[in-house]
Amino acid sequence: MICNMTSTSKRIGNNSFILPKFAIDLTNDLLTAMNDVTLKAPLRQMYTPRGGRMAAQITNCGQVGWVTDKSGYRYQSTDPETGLNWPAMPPVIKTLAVEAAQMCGFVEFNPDVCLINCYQPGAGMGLHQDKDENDFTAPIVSISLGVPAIFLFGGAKRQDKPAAYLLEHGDIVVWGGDDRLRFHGIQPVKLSHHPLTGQKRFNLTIRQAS
Ligand code: MD3
Ligand code: FE
Repeated sequence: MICNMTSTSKRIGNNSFILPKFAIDLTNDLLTAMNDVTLKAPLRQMYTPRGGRMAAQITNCGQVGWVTDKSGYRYQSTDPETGLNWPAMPPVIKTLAVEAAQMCGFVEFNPDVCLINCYQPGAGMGLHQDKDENDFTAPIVSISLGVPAIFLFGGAKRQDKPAAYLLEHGDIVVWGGDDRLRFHGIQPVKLSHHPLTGQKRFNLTIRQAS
């Protein structure tokens, strides 16, 4: 067991859990692994199909990566910036995500992608669903690093009023089952400082795309 077992999980849905500080003993290793990935596949802002730009900077590691451009949203095996395959998912990320999923009852999680989101002060992510994956029975695991942010957890319909949860450095969230397609987003990140990341918030989202 490589995780912080003192954390008590908070149930935020039928099949969704916040594991506060679950990754706290690994945050240095996670940031090092993430930095290695960004040397090969730099963080960048991507265009949305409607021509806007995402507020967060993103990159990926794993067998595939999530991309968006004028043609739409999809997973692909190569980085559009470099034409190279995405860097492999570092074992520390994969192992921790599988362990967190297991803690929440998801015993068959075979993640093949980690999306890395970087939020500068003022950047957020509007309410959306994650629907670009092939198998919605697989859970999603997220690891928060750096400055805190408010996570908005909506319902099955965009109109459903979201609940708000503070996600802090080292927190893990696991979503699955009937919560998998719920709308969610991140409020614009407030200006603050974290000793390991400066003004930034990073989120690692580990998924099974194919
Ligand atoms: C909730 N990222 O990259 S955690 C995303 O913190 C994304 O960067 C946010 O939403 C972030 O798509 C939120 C990830 C997350 C992913 C899938 C979910 C939360 C989810 C599916 C259902 C409910
Ligand atoms: Fe999402």
